Amino acid sequence: MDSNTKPVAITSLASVIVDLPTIREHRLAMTTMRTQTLVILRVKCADGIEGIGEATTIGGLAYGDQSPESIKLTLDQYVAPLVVGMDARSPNAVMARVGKSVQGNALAKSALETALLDAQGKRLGVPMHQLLGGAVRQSVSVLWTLASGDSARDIAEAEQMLELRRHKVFKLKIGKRDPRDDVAHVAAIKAALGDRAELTVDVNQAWSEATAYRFIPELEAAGVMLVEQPIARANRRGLARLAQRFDVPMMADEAVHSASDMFDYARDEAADIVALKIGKSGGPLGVLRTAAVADSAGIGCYGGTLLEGSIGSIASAHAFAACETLEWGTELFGPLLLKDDIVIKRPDIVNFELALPESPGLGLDLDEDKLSHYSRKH
Ligand code: MUC
Ligand code: MG
Repeated sequence: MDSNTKPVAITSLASVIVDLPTIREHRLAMTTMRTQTLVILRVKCADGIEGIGEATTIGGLAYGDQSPESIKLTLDQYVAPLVVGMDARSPNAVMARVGKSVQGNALAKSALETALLDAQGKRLGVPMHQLLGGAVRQSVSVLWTLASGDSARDIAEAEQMLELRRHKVFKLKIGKRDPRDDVAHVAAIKAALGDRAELTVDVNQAWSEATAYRFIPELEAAGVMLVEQPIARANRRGLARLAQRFDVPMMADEAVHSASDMFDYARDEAADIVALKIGKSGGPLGVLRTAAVADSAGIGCYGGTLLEGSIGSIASAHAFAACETLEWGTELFGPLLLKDDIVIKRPDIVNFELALPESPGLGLDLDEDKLSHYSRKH
């Protein structure tokens, strides 16, 4: 047996919580971020290879039901004992065992699946996307979120991004203020940028269905490209009604996590587009399963983010590059929202596109000094 046919035991899992400051306040309907917290997972294997993964959410427990602290506890206390000793070369078998004994906790699972794919890519000398069936595209477009809450400041920020040729699609986070102020903010930004940029809005579930009926026509009139998760994730029939009533496409985000959520949404014709996220779907392989259901139902795919740092964002880029269709682009800008990074070199965005790393695994190396500097010590 050569080295690729012998089992390679997983020898240890180690997770750390990393707090990184953001470059500016990032205002969403449910929280205002000044730092972002990442959980970084290191998986060591008997052949000396280490894989890295990341689990990241937004605003502690403000966005979802897993906090950084609970993700770390899940990995340390429940996942590690299940997987140490298993063959690292089969992420599917490892994830199946974890799936049987750990319910939910998709973010922790995503970190593990990412780390196993990173390790296996390094082992075989191939980039992660090759383990996912190969890239359909060599780069992905990257949207930028304008979330200072101030129209003039957001316009200046968008102008700067256009000038740098970094982003030409912008997402506005709305839903925190009076909807009248929000739609005025959106219209002012669209009027200033005109046809030089596309605009999307993310309400992050903040509106009632009645408020959505009242204000979506104004968003349409302002010329937004799509409306993301305007109403509560539990109101699937409500999103279906909005999708039927308005021409502007409705994108499901918080409402669709797994392939089975996607199936339910497709059956009920409840969305035009889905925001795919590796964290929601339990990893890069999981997100491809969700994408396959969306594709089968003719629902458009969009590469979303939970504002991950470089490890989570590049893992997402490998997966999104392998999606059969990705009509609505991606928003993998998380690392650019952070003042510093814990990897040595992250890929640049050139001409509005992020090129896929071609080196083995994720194609990223940890910066040990920065990792230790920003790691939570207690
Ligand atoms: C979300 O709900 O889409 C994506 C961009 C951003 O600013 O927040 C995230 C979360
Ligand atoms: Mg969203």
